[in-house]
Amino acid sequence: MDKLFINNEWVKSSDGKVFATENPATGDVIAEVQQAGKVDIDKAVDAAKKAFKLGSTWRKMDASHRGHLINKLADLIERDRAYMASLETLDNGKPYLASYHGDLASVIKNLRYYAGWADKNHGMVLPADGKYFTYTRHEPVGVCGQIIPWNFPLLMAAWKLGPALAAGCTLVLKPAEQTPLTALYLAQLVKEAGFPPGVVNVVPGYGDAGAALVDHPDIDKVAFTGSTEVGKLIQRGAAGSVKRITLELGGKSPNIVLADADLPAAVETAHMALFYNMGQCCCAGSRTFVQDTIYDEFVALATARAKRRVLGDPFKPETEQGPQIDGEQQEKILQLIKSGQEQGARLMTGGGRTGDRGYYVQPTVFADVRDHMDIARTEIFGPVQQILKFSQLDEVLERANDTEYGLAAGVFTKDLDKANYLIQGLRAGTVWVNDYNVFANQVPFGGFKQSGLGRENGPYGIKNYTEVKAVVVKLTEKNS
Ligand code: TXE
Repeated sequence: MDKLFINNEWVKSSDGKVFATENPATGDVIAEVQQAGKVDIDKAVDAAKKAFKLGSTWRKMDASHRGHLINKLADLIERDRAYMASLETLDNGKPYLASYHGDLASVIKNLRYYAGWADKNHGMVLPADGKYFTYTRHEPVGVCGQIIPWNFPLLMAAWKLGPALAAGCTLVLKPAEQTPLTALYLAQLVKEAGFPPGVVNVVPGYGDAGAALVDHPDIDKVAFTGSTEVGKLIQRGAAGSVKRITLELGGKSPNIVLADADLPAAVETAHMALFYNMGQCCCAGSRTFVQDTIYDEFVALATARAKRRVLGDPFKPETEQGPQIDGEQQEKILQLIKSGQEQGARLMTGGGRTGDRGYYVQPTVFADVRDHMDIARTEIFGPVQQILKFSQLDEVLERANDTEYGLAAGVFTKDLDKANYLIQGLRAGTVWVNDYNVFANQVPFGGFKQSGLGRENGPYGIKNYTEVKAVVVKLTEKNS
């Protein structure tokens, strides 16, 4: 399980390279994992290409049986749920209870959702002009390269695998270098579930391995979740052979609290909107806009809540916040906190690292944040809440949209007209009203603007893995 998974076999990297993966709660090395380079990517893509060949076991398989295999995979994950949740916490640092009840629950449900789609992704018969029998076939897009990040390692793997397999694609998945372990465990279950060799290949490695996938001429589609910076590189790389791409990138999502909102609920939800998963969520509600008449009270309550946040060993049940993923992210967050102080935001609590080992950052709240400050513009990806003040609805809408991102937004109000006005005006892929971070496998997720391209989950998600073929067959007779 520390090797590359290619063609249902565990193999070493061609050049013998390995890399270490750490426990971010301690900084200790958990394991050394084989590191995929270009040659290994070529081998994995070759295996996926062979598995996709016309006449292969996978191509000839009934769609319902593909669904059965995906369900079997979900069953095996359910069987090993506690182990996989532990492995996720060990490698990523997220609290075990969140791994078990959040990530693992969503992984299982997501796979089951797309298992159901396998024999329902059908085309149409079209009443075309002329003597023709015309229909569409929904065919798999082909060999997919899937590159995922470290914030929800297993869940991002499931979001990529489920729709691809349901559509009948084959794939090469590259987990993030910080968190390869659960994807490798998943690979073991793929084999146990009975997927034919080459359908799923898992190749841990760094950005160069991801780039080799993007550049590979035999990859038909790239799915990526990660930084906007790398997303742009992928879009450029994929353009070389007009590969299909879906990108799920960064965010700086506004969370707007109106004066008539249920205040305690808004404070608690805005807290979770930002601090969940140590702030390492692409949709984190990282600009909390609060109406002026309740601003001071909101800031006081939000600060008190952040001060109560329990940091510690992610395996302890009372822990709400574990470490950040690595030293690099910890440093980025601390630098941004420093910039907030230098640029005149009011630090209400937190502001530094904590603990004598591991990559912990104190829950931090800034008040009096102005739109131009770096902490109001840059994706911090850490436990740092920015609270901004507004007075008018038009004003907050314009400021909320004044960002290169457009992933998500929140609105807290009891006034339906105001809610509808904001829902229509916000340039974001998701708008939550009186709640935040609500995910369902049936519901699409993705970004406007530089937050991405395309949507994952729901019926929209499987379209990314489907090519539509129009078939026009000449008839000798035509009757209605
Ligand atoms: O992301 P990268 P990093 C944001 C967040 C974070 C910042 C940097 O703000 O602080 O990005 O994180 C692979 N071609 N998000 O550096 O580099 C890489 O190996 C192909 C938001 O970790 O984008 C990993 O598998 N692939 C986000 C994946 O891309 C490349 C989640 C993500 O890493 C590559 C994570 C290349 N040239 C970070 N370079 C979200 N949207 O949820 C790297 N990779």
